[in-house]
Amino acid sequence: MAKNTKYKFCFGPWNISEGQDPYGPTTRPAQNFDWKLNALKKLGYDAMMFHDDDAVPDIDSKSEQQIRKEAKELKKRLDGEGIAAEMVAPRLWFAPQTIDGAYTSNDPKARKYAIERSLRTIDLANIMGTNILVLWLAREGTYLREAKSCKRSMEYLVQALDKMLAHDKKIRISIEPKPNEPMDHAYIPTIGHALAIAQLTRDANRVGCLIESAHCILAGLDPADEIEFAMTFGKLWSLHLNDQNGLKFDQDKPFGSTNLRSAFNQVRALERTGYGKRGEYVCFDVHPFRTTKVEHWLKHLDNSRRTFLALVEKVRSYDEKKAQALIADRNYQDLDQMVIEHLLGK
Ligand code: GLO
Ligand code: MG
Repeated sequence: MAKNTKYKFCFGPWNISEGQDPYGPTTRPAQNFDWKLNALKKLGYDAMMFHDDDAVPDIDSKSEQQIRKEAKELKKRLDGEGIAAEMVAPRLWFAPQTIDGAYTSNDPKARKYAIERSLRTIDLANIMGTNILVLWLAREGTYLREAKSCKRSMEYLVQALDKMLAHDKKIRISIEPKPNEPMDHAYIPTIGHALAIAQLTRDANRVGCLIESAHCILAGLDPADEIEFAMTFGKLWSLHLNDQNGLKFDQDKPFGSTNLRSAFNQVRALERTGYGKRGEYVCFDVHPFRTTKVEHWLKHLDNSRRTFLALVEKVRSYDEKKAQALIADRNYQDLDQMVIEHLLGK
């Protein structure tokens, strides 16, 4: 029997958020990067995820030389703390240049900016010791169907991906699909879309995906099936576990918070397909509730990992033999109850 995976965990500095929403201000005071790195260490996590400007603040106003210098300093600090950088992602959705989208903007200057910034992020990833570039294609979509062409946008996207792949022969691109928010409709809403567009690039083997539980739920899909689908292609290179209560705003709730059975099935999908065996991390893209007090600020991260580890035990102690017998008898009624009672600890 294959050896059990020992999972490695990570989160990003943005996951220690301050509680602002579109209707109200922050409810906790902002903390600096050092405080967050310290918190990550204290919680016993293994790695941190980075946006390019998490690693080098105000990156757009800095020279390439300055960016390299700051990135090297950060890498040294991370090494000193024994913390890895899991990935780097260009935060393209924040810049004034990308109001109408980044790679798929109607403005050629915006598209050029987006590509150049992505190439710089690849250089940053190299210095930080990771070969994973995450692309959450936040503004690649429309508010208005008539404003853009999907076909042309796909062509722009492939051009941009090709430039990134050509820039660095080792970089692997993990596309993080999300069906909506901030856009009405995103052009790459699901893992199927991400893996399909990969096929049109100059090196499909280096274009894979990142699954976020909440994004699958927002697309009306089952995160566990999305995980097994991506793993069938050997293309799941990163993972954002969290939870989401139906078709609402993006909630980024603690893992298992809304639907424990779905969380169980996600962990089961990871265990069954061997996620983590090639060094992939389990990342939690979770946020504290707005009501969270400062003294409870890290609980959503600690709790998400606790739930994950408890579910790993549940998956490993699941009575597979009994399940197979019920499946052979097409007795899905009792299979359903067996899962419920297993989760209830009976
Ligand atoms: C938002 C996304 C976002 C990304 C992160 C990494 O809905 O989940 O948090 O994961 O910016 O690119
Ligand atoms: Mg995410």
